[in-house]
Amino acid sequence: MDVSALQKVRYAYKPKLPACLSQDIDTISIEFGVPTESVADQQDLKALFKNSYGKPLAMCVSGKNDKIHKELKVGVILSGGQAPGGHNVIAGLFDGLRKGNAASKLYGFLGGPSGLINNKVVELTDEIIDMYRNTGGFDIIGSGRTKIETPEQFAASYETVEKLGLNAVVVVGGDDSNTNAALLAEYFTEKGSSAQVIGCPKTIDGDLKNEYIETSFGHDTACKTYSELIGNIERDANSAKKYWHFIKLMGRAASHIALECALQTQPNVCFISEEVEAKKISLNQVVEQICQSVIKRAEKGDNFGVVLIPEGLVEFIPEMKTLIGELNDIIADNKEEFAEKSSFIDQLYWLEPRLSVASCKFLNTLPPEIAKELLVDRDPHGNVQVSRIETEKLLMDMVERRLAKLKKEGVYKGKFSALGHFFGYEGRCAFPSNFDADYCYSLGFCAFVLIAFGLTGYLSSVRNLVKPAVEWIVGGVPLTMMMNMEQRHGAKKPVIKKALVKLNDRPFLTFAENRDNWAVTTSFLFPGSIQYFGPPEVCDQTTKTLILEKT
Ligand code: FBP
Repeated sequence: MDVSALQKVRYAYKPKLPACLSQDIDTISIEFGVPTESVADQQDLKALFKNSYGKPLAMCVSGKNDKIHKELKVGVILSGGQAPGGHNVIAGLFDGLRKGNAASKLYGFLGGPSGLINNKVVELTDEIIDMYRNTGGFDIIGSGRTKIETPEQFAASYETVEKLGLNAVVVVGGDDSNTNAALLAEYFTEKGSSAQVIGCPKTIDGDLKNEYIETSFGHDTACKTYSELIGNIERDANSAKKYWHFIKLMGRAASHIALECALQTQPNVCFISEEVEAKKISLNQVVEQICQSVIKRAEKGDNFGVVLIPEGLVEFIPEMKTLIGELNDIIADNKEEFAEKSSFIDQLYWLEPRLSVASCKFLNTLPPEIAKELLVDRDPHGNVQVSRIETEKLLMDMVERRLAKLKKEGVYKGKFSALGHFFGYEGRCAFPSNFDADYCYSLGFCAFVLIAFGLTGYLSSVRNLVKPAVEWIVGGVPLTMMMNMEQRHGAKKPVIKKALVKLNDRPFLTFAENRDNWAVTTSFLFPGSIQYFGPPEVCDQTTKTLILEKT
């Protein structure tokens, strides 16, 4: 297989490990804390997770153990959207297993959770693993978004595990996939099986986090990749001085990516969906905010700029949120009937009497392309596919129309020419930064330790991440501890609570302190590309968000 020069060199990179994982394997032990509670809805969750609710926190420490050398068979699933570092989770898990016992085996389920349901599996050997060390992507075994939901799917997953004689399954995924991991752990125990389930926190969106999960893997690399691109565009804008660039950034719900990229690149405008929701900022007010920056900059002769838009924004604008909520419930309750409506017009006629008057009116004010995008299929977890809604185009169009009106009124005298971009898939499979390469390898290795100690229903946790890797703290967090009950597909379901941007934390406050200045001046920052070789302050830094949160 042909590989690039960088890939060849990255194969040789040795991920930095926390002290507790790099010590002699015989002296790794686990210490348990006190029983835990879920973040909300304790009674409901206790009833649903009879066997796995309330387990204690687990921490890797030095001590004697007699469990680490057991011969194990483990299966791994990559679930949901790609995130840089997934291959290193698998490499860390594989190396841990082999260190424990050379006869242990790792199987990769192909194409995400459906691989477990349908017993589509490959044994991961040294040769395979070595071809993917420190590389981006999930192509080693592929990923998928199938949700293990029906009794038949749970039974089929169980059957696969029994057939393969697996001791454990590792689910590498975001909040939805790890919710599935919690349900599987409970199901296996309920069935009397000793098969364990361990999760690993993945998602570029950065919204699977809490006190024990400081960040999800892949977020660091994705933000650095987008920030490089945004910085390049800013420099182009500042050179040509003729375009306003509207850049939509991935992040299905939370705006962690947009916030981190804003801190890295200092654009003229950036929206944080959580603030839009908290302050009930309407679509017209969003447009007005952009227009004010355009007008003020035009007064100084600067007819160019950069606007960052989190892809989840549409779901946080109050009138959109209500509309999307109604659409989700109506479509979920009438799946078959809705699927029969083959044209957009038919869908609209059918929806009109079912929507509230306000939502119906709002839907009709949207450009038809955007309205159409709101009606496309939900993902298997019931989410609107916001990556397919062209919010940047909607805003460009509305700003242009508003400025034309203001020009007629003599309020605006500049020139406005806008270009739209969407940065999402560009960042999900980049070569992991050193941080993600190290973090992911540790997460995988830690998953092995949790399995060796017989734990199930835990998420692998590595924290203290702003410190050098040697000082990282490693352990397991009970999955039920992160859960609450939420409305999904028209019914209340147990889910891991998404971590949204906190408006009173330092990352947002730092952005808020500076944004009025950035809106008018040209304060762009050009972070450049991820560096893999060189001084630690250039190569090993984590996100600005994490540094602001933890120091
Ligand atoms: P995960 O939460 O599964 O990690 O995926 C996140 C994400 O990258 C979002 O940012 C984006 O909206 C979505 O995936 C796109 O999904 P798809 O890959 O199915 O188009």
